[in-house]
Amino acid sequence: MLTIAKEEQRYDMVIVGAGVAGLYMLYRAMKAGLTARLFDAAGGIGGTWYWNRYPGARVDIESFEYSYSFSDELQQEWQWSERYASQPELLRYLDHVAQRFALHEHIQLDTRIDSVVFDEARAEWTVETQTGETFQACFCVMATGCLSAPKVPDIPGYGRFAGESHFTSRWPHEAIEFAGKRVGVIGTGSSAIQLVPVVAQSASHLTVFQRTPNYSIPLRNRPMDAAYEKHMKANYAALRDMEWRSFGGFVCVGGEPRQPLQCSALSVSTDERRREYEARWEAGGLCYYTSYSDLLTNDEANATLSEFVRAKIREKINDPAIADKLVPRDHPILAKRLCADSGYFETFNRDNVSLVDLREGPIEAMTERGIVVGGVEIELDMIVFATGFDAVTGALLNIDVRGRHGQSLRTAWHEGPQTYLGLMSADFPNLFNIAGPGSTASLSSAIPCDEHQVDLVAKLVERARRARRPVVEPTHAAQAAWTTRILAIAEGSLIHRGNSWYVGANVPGKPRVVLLDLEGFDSYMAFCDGVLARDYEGFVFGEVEAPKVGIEKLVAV
Ligand code: N01
Repeated sequence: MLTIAKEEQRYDMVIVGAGVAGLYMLYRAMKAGLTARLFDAAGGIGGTWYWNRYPGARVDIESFEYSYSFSDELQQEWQWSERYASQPELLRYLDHVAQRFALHEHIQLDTRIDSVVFDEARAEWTVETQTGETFQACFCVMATGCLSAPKVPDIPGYGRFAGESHFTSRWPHEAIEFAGKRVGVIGTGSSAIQLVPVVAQSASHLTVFQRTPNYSIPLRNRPMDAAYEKHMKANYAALRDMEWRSFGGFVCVGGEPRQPLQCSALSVSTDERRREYEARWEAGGLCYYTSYSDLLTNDEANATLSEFVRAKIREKINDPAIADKLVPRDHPILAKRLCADSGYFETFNRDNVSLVDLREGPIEAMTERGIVVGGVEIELDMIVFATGFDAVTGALLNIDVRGRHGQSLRTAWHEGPQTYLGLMSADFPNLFNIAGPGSTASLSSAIPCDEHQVDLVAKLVERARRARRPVVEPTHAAQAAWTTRILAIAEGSLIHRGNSWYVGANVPGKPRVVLLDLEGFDSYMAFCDGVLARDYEGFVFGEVEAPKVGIEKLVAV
């Protein structure tokens, strides 16, 4: 067996996760002249797009926006075939990026990282793989993804089913046949909403097990139009500029960039509001996020949109009794992640599709033959778990992360995550967490957020390397103030009203705390700019021992 000498296992930076963020981090590290190695447990690059390869999986932000902006050559040369790229096309795109920028040779796949431990004396991290191989690095970037650790279903008898079972979040590489099979899908989140219409086309019978109905907007995907592509590519700089000044990091409404509305839904007449909502319904996709400014903060404003969308959903369903079950009433729109669909509600008009409303009675058990609800066993050939993720913190905390004095990140975050800028934690020097808790990442369009945070890491690393010892970490005061700020912003939001992964409510035992910076991408970027302008306020570098003062004032809401 080949043994690699220790020296060869030492890098300036290790990166965990070969998704969108990890790949860009690797690119930046290479550009900065660092030695770097990127690890991923998967057999290929792509992160979320590698694992979530279920039929129907596609992005729900326009591909012109959901793509890297760091290279104009890249964004000009790549041709999207559809307005919203499918999962296979996104994987092809990411592979093209890795090839184009010669990233593959620095990537080690099929390698799960089990622990990352800080060595105080040497100021470096030791990264250990599941097979016991170790690597050392000064800087450690966790690009483990905010929706990558599948949630283990909390269902009695889970594991007993003798038929085929699959997770949308771990979909097999081989083709899965639904034809002639009785298929059950558990869950009605974004994944299920994309999968269900596809399964219904060929399954002999499809049963959807719904615990919470969801709001969903028609996606209105279509093949790429040459004139549209030309127009978008000619105006890319302006598009990116608008994205970076927007709440969600995306701005297209029906194919045209539009500044988010800056007024209350209640400040306009009923007719004007209705026209606006209708236009956005016709435009499709997630464009209500860039609609009126108070939809997430004001009950009455939110109710105008919730009611509008409920009525639209109802119109699509033939049977009023089924419509009653599918129309969401238990939470305001946007309090859970909005879904975008291609014929989801219409699927329930088919003869081979039934809906089981778990609010009338939960799943009592899984058996060898199927699923028991209300004392009745529903026999199935296949069960698909579209049951979601231990989001935002799950993938990171599955790794044993130990900072100064052997302190465990799991213990430090026992009652909820503590971060500065959603990027670093005190006592975990040189450890960066992309798209982590306390950032806007899981609320906003992923790629712009990832690019921005990675650029920030690159600046912090560059600054740290100029210090006496190449060390950077946030002060406890900065971290406490940022955490307080995040929670204070969340207080005024309706996000608390949805039992979703946004607040950790979907995982039993997880602390219920808002995991995101709800002020939005534009505010987050402006805040970070301020930190940099004030000489990295809130961070300490290797030559500085004492935390800087004044940070509490800086981050006060
Ligand atoms: O997961 P989810 P997801 N018994 O947590 C149900 C992104 N994404 O994979 O709501 C019965 O949203 C659960 O019910 P409830 C996007 O950010 C994007 O669908 O907890 N049901 C819920 O219905 C999204 O938000 C795209 O009551 C159980 C479902 O399972 C995020 O990923 C596509 C259950 C889980 O829904 C997660 O989406 C896909 C149980 N024991 C995903 N446990 C794009 O379009 C859970 N459920 C880009």
